Parts: sequence; C-alpha cells; structure tokens
Amino acid sequence: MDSPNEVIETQTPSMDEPWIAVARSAAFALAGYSLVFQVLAGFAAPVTVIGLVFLGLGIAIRSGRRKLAFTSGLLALLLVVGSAAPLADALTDLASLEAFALNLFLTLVCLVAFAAGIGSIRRSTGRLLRPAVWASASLFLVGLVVSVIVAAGVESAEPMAGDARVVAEALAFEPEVLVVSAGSGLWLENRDGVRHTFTVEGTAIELNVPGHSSGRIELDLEPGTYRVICDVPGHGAMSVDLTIKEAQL
Ligand SMILES: [Cu+2]
Repeated sequence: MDSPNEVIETQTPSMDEPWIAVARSAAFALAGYSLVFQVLAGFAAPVTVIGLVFLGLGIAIRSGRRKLAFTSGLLALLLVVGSAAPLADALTDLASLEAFALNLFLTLVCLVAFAAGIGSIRRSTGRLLRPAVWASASLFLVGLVVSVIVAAGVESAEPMAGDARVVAEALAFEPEVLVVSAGSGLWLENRDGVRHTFTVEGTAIELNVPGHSSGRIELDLEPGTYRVICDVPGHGAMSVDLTIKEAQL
C-alpha cells in the first residue's frame, strides 16, 4: 500500500517556469500597487477589490498553473484598456511626477503581466523574458528621470491679495460654491499628485495645475453664474458653482 508520502509529485522545472514566476511577481506587484494606492489616494472599494483579486492570483499562480497566469495577464490588460483615458492623460503629463510614475509603473507591470500570461499559456521558452523585463525597467527609469526634471521646472504661483482661493484635494474642489467679485483672480492649490484643471464651462478660462503645485488665473468674466469642472479624464466629480458678482466700488 502506498504511503501518503509517495503521492507527492516532484516538480521538474519546465521551460515555461520563468514566465509563470514573472506572472506571479506581476500579480503581487499589481496587488501591492492597488492596495497601497488605495491607502495613499483615499480610494475605496473598486481599487481594493482589484488589489485583492491580484493578491489571490499571486498566491494561486504556481508551477503548471498556466491558465491562472493567463487569467491574471488578461485582467491586467483589461485594467489598462479600461482606464486608457486617465492613463494616457497621466502618462503625457510629465510635470505631475507622482501620477506619472504610478501610472507608468501600472502600465508597464500590466503589459509584463499580459506578456507573462501569454508566455505561460503558450509554454514559450524564457528567451524573451530578460529583454522584456529589462526594457520595462529601463523605460520606467528613463521616464522617471525625465519626469523628475520636468516636475522640478514647474513654478508654483503665489496668491495675490483679493484672490479667491480653491484647494483641489482627493479629486474634489474645496469650496464647491464660490462667490467672487468681478475682476478677481483665482488661486488654485493642487494637493493631489495628479494634475487638475479649473475649467470655466462656456468660456476660454482654463487653468491647468500639475500635481503638488499651485496656479493662478484672472477670472475675466461677466457677472453671472458659471459651472467649473476639472477636464482631466476620470475627474468628472470635481466641480464648483461659481458666481461672479458686480465689483464693489
Ligand atoms: Cu482633476
């Protein structure tokens, strides 16, 4: 009779092992990204769920579990496709270092996860593994250096006397109702890592403020009421009801 010890399988390393190892690492990286990002940015349920799904996949992906590695890669690709607009915006805004670095990391890890999923399911050799990982790491470092330089060149504006002051934090404007005299200026302090705009709908007034900086603009508007939005993709919840009243003489 067989003893339980003899049932243990001996895993022989196969050619697709490197891809599975990368798929597992990528899943853990995406879990860490989502869960840490959730804490940093104060986002709730969706990001946490995504983080926990990748954490589960990272734990479950093992030698021979090619379908799980592929599933993880496919989810990573869907994550990139589903958030293409905000990703594209962050990746083209080198002046906002924090958002640029986080989104570049996310994009590259997702693409590596997808490549690892394909490599696992096709039982590919690990021939392209090193170039793929090196290319991603190099791209990240180069992007990071360029963004550091661009962000360092951003000059924050100081508020002037009589300016209306608005803070953008956690993807919200504060205050959300603003009454100012005609001819006033507006100073916006952006406490988030991502850029925000102060866009007065129906007018040419738009202030773009990179992450962790401040900007100033003259509110050259006729008395009346206006709706202000942030036109960055995914920031649809940001708005201000702006009222311009006659200047007091
Ligand atoms: Cu915004």
